[in-house]
Amino acid sequence: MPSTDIQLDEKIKVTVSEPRQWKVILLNDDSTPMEFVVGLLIDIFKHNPTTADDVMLQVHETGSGVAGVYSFEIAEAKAVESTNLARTNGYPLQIKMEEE
Ligand code: TYC
Repeated sequence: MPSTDIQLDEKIKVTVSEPRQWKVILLNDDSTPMEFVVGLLIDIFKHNPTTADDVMLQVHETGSGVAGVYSFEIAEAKAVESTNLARTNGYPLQIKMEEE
């Protein structure tokens, strides 16, 4: 059985980058109740009551705050779910997404 030696002289360049991430940002308004925002941060963004309170107050006092950071699809789904819940309850809560 003849044997063949093959010489491989290849350079393989692998570039690994971090997965892209998006912030879901809550915006302040005058009429969405504080308790509703805290509940939404707990139910949809999985905050505990303390961090939910902190984020809600940050939004209330500065105008905006980050509810969470996710891949695009997850961030979009949470933003849509939050907006739908707010509209269903008659609140004008505004949400935006920003790449990190
Ligand atoms: N500013 C609202 C109020 O005083 C509370 C609020 C907090 C509204 C966060 C929106 O994303 C928001 N009832």
